[in-house]
Amino acid sequence: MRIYNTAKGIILQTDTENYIFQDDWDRLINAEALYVELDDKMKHADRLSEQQMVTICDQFLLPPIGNQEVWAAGVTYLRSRDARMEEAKAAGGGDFYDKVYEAERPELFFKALPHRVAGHNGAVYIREDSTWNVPEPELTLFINSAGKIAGYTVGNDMSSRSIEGENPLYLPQAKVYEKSAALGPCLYIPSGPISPDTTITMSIHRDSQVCYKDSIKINRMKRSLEELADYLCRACYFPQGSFLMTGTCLVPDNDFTLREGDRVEISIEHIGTLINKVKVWKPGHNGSRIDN
Ligand code: DO4
Ligand code: MG
Repeated sequence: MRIYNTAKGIILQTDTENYIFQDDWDRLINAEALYVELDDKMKHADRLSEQQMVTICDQFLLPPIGNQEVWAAGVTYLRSRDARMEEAKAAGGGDFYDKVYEAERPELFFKALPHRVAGHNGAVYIREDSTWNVPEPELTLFINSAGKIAGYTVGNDMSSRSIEGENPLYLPQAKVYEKSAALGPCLYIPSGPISPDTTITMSIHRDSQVCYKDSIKINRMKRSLEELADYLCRACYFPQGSFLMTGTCLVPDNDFTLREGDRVEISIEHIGTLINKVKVWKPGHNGSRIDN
């Protein structure tokens, strides 16, 4: 089942039907037996036609997040380790990435509060003071307040490779800024864990051309999803649950950097496609963005 957070209510989608009902997003997604509760909701919810579903999602779709923190795991795939080692070599920081890839403890970092998260069809930003920018397509876990993986969504961990490569201690500035995280379009709630055979695909579109496209299966990850969730919840309690991006496995070649106007599309089997337009963040005198 998939649930969509919209300004008109919560849409529940099965393989054949769409329903809408009213509920509190944070309460619902933290329900002890979410799959069973959604199954029950279907009996009382209003049915939507395919056309109604499309219309509501076009106009009223919100990111699938309420009051949760967003965290991210790093260097969970070999491709990410290699890319970071290269970008940090000149600054002498390359070894850190190899060490964390092999270590028992994973790299986990704070990524965003809900107001910095873009949803499906929203804008993601690159920093004006960064010269090398990439999207990072990541399977993202919803971990409920009991510390259990209860759902999955598509995530984009927008990153500045120039700032991160200059010094590993600049990681928070490379990773945390306005709308540097995107989540959506929905939360996928299967009856059991997501299949390790699941494929992630990312394409980047510029001037009506596809300038990057690649896919990989999540079974190429070095760590298990449960291991990442366990580390996150070891010394942090999340009363409303949390989102955890699980690391990138697709990295464009080193001569690629995002530009304003690019469109990033990330698809994960079973979940759907998250689409975001890229913009450059230009802070105004009061800290808000000046749109050109
Ligand atoms: O260590 C830096 C960040 C790594 C990351 O975001 C990733 O591997 O996805
Ligand atoms: Mg990442």
